[in-house]
Amino acid sequence: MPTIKNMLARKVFDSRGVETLEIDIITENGFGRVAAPFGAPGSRGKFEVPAYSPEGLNKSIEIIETEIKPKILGLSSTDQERIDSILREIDGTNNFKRIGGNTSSSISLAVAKAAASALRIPLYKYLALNNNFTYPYPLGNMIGGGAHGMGSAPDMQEHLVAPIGARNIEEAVTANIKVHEKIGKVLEVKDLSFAGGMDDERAWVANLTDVEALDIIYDVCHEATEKTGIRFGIGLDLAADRLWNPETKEYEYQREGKSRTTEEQINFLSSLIERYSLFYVEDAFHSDDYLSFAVLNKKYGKRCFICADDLFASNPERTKRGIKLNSANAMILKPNQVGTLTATLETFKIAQENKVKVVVSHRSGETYDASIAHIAVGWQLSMIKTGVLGGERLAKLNELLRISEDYGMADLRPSPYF
Ligand code: 2PG
Ligand code: MG
Repeated sequence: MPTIKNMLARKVFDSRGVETLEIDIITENGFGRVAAPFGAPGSRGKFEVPAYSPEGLNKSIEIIETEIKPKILGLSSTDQERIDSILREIDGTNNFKRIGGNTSSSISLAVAKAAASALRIPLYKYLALNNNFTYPYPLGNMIGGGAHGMGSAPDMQEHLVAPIGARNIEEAVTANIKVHEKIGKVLEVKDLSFAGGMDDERAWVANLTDVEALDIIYDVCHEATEKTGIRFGIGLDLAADRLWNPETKEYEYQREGKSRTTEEQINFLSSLIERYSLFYVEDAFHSDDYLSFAVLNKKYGKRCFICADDLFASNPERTKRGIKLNSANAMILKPNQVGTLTATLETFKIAQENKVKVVVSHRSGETYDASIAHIAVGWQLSMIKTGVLGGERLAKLNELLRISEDYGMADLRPSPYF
């Protein structure tokens, strides 16, 4: 039976060593456990729901014990929508300002995991919207910077690679690992101060400008294609909120020693898209600037994912607004940006109906939890953004390999599709 018998909330540590919330949902014959991930200060979107109660994680745990647990025990774990709406009611603020989005999303996902476990089916099948499943291309973070980097790192937060010519998920994961390894070797030669440093997402951090980072990635991918025949796409997450100075109204590239007006930012990105045949550009502008996103989308939307992360914040209303303005042809989905599985699904459906491609994503502070791998397969998402290395990143990629053992047919869809 999927009836919820018990619920436990505890503090554990995430990959950065920061305290996070872990939830256990125990049903008569099922179990679901989720520990929440967390975005970096300076990278978390300003339109995301807050992570915990304004009084902190301890207060969130107190609310779980005294208010949430009594209302959830005895309900069926398969009643996802009801449980998610109870969480919203208890919160009472409509955007999880009182209980926190990490509180609600970890409960919400643990409930789904417990339901799948009680029904004796894998989570991706439990989440399925129909009988079709596909595997996402892994979008791997190769060179880090911005809020994720330390010292003299590139200004943009993530320099990404996806093996868009890989035939199956195993080949794709392996290809990204090899590219990551090779980039490390090149950095050792090119940057004498490089000592093997990596950021929170296990992307390399080196004393480079963004253009230098892209040059290295471009050459390594080119060489890897010659060797393996696998085609790679190169991408960026600028996390541009951090570059934007609202006072001067310019994007400040400190490492490069240059500031760019919005128009210059559009031109700069256009030149990078052309020069490196970028297939993916995330958060190219600050998260109030729907219109500049739309300019770039109009110009390059046919050949490049113009992706909204902090701009849409996985939020249904912000996503609708962005779609109306044609700001993006792709978006990032992170359950803890919006607070529940039901709300995440609502946002996904809005994107899907409007042909906006969806990329499910990790956070920079991560845990072992691999729910996003199941969401990617069950909802047939285009890509999964994770780091390439690190137990907490590989937890998601390895889960895709396990899913392929269960479902079989590990082939990736032909790349023109996504
Ligand atoms: C992002 C994420 C994940 P953070 O901006 O896309 O890479 O970063 O979790 O720090 O917000
Ligand atoms: Mg981002």
